[in-house]
Amino acid sequence: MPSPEETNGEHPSAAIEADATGGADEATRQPISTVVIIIAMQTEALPLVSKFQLSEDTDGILFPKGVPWVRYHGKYKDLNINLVWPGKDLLLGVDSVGTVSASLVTYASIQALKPDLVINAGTAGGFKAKGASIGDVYMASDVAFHDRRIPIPVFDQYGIGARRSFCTPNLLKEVDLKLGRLSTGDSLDMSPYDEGAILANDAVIKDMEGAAVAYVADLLSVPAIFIKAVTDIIDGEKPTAEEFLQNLVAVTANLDQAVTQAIYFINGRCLSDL
Ligand code: FMC
Repeated sequence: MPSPEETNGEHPSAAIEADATGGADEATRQPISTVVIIIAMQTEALPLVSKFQLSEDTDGILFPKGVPWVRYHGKYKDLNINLVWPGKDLLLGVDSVGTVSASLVTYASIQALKPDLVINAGTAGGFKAKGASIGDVYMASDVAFHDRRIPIPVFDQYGIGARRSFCTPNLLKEVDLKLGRLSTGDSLDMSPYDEGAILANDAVIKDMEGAAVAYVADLLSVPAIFIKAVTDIIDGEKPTAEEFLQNLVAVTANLDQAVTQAIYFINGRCLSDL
């Protein structure tokens, strides 16, 4: 894998494509026209919907008939903003969190909307031993899975599915985000096996969607970034679920502020300016 210097900060696959065609490199110098923001929970999504006065699709043509996925869209100056939320589970009525729904909506949104950039925004647990506190907002430098154990050579690496996120040093500075590695799994809690894998991933934060969004975005050669606000301290005293629910609304305000500032910064800029 080339180093960030060799790829000029782009994800390696984007750099490979640019070398082969010359076209992708040119695209990084055009102003970004369309972003897709993938958000798992309604509580996280709605403040941004009202902030940017986004309207909900009602024609039902973007996604397959019957799915609960919701797309909101609108403009901030020259930037087309799409916010996609996988909606409420059709059987149970709760937010469709986790990697399966995140992968599906990321795939469908990229296919339908051809964004220049994907932003996965949401909440996460944080490790205080690595410097995380409740309310901190992180930009993930790298993402990987911690619950896909396949102890066979090379399949083990496939299971971990490590991806580097699109490198945005200027955005990071402008929005004043912390930078750290993100580990993704399909559980809110953490088994002892997960804990070992999260440590091996050298993660500061833990969520349930990031690495899945990264996999799909990489597959379709779309740069992706990850903005995550810390709702709970994983290596703290309080039970995760309790702490998560207690802090969700307050921490979401920090998340939405960070995403708003990111949108302001992205408008009018090229990928290579980020
Ligand atoms: N572990 C895993 N996920 C989360 C977390 C934690 N300690 N805190 N917050 C989250 C995020 C997940 O990405 C889900 O979208 C949601 O919040 C919890 O169901």
